[in-house]
Amino acid sequence: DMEVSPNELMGVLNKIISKHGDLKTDGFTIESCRSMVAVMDSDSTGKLGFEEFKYLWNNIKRWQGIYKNFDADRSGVIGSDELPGAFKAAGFPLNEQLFQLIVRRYSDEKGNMDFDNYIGCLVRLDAMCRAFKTLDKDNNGSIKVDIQEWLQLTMYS
Ligand SMILES: [Ca+2]
Ligand SMILES: [Ca+2]
Ligand SMILES: [Ca+2]
Repeated sequence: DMEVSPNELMGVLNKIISKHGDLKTDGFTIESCRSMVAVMDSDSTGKLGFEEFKYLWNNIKRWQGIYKNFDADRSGVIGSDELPGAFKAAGFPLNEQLFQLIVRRYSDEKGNMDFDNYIGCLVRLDAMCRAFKTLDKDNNGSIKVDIQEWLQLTMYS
């Protein structure tokens, strides 16, 4: 079939990182791939169709380049001091409070984010920003959601 399941996505991503020794990672887990498929699955088929996969793929390639560029000390991971620059380059200039939250959730105890965590974080960040824009119909920067919409967004992600 032409649709990519979480298992297939995991296979593809782990194959790529095995070819890039300069990207430190403990590998993409099935749980992180299920989460990425869920947030990317705009037509709710449970898998990624061609357009959904292409969008994800182009982003991963771009974000991989940013990861390498902003790993200033060549440690193979994105430290908390390297993170704001990398996310800004990826199109997400967040405030200090949000960066602290992201480090707490996606980085290790030393504040380092490895490659699979970085991709998982950006996929989610990008998807949540797009979801917001879709719900912000009058484009005024704030949205109103009911419990049904809220749960659809948060439970399938
Ligand atoms: Ca990891
Ligand atoms: Ca789909
Ligand atoms: Ca680094």
